Amino acid sequence: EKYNVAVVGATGAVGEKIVKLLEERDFPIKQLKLLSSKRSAGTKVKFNGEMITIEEATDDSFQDIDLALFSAGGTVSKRFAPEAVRCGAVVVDNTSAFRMDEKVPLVVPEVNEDDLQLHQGIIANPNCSTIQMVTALKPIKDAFGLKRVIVSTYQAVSGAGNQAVEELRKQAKQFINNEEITAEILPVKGDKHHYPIAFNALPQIDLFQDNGYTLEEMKMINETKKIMHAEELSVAATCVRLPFFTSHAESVYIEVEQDGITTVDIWKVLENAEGIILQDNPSIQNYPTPIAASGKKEVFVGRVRKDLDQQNGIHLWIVSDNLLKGAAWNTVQIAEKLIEKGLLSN
Ligand code: 11C
Repeated sequence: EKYNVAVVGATGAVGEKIVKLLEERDFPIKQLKLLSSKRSAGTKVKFNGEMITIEEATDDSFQDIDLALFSAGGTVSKRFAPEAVRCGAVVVDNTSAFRMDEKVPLVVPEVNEDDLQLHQGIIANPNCSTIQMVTALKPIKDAFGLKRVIVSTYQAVSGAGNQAVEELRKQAKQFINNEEITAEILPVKGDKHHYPIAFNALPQIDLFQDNGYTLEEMKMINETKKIMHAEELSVAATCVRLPFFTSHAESVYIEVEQDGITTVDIWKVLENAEGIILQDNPSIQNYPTPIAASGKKEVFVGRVRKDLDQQNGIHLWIVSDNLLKGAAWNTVQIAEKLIEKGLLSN
């Protein structure tokens, strides 16, 4: 069986990767429609040897579409995803527009693929920094229980989109040429102040909330509880942007429920977990890094250590490509699962 598929936001950092993955995975496509805002309409994209012209998304775009993959920002999703569902499509949405909606499953296949059964037209793809963390924590929670998570992130500029990537390139050149560094995008496009990202670290990802946390931090907290079905789990996050292009890294401290867990116990669980690659051998300096993880679909885990004071405390270092497992790959994985489970009709 083959499906009519639409990709909304096909020229964005994530949309481009979705189109590439659909080709690479030989996804069963009858017809691929590429949609965007008016600004990018008319651009041509190569898919399976054919040039496809990107069209402007309108209410009529979703007639005959079976599966619509959205990654053009929350406003576009809110505007067009319900329309796509009305036309009979199943939507997988990469934005935060519907993630915390009770009627919308928020899915990482390795963690909660069964939630797909509950969908009512829209399925949400979680935030990139959340996805890689829950993928690594799920098998540990299943094996030993999980009480508390404290995460500090080291996030790549591509998480903030192609304009942020260009800004880092521009500032790096300005620095090397001894020119004044100009900042217009980061930490958040549209916020009051902008600071250089090149050779810097910015402890702000997305807008500040009334409680002093940023929206990115609150996404990690709320989405983790929803995906893991663990309202009682304590989660705290500090999210930081650093000057590299791809893959987010995270230093994660956890407290498990079971007593006496060793590093080897955690290794065994992670070695056998779906979607995880354990890279943890200090004697040969083996640990994950953003450059090595980029372009890969898996979540990489290393630096597993027991806390020296807290009985049930464990430290982990988790790295994954934010545009792949953090976004495009998780989306395509969800689409493949929908087919596998008979949840997509044409
Ligand atoms: C970042 N995590 O790195 C963000 C990007 O809610 O899907 C993803 C935003 C989202 O800036």
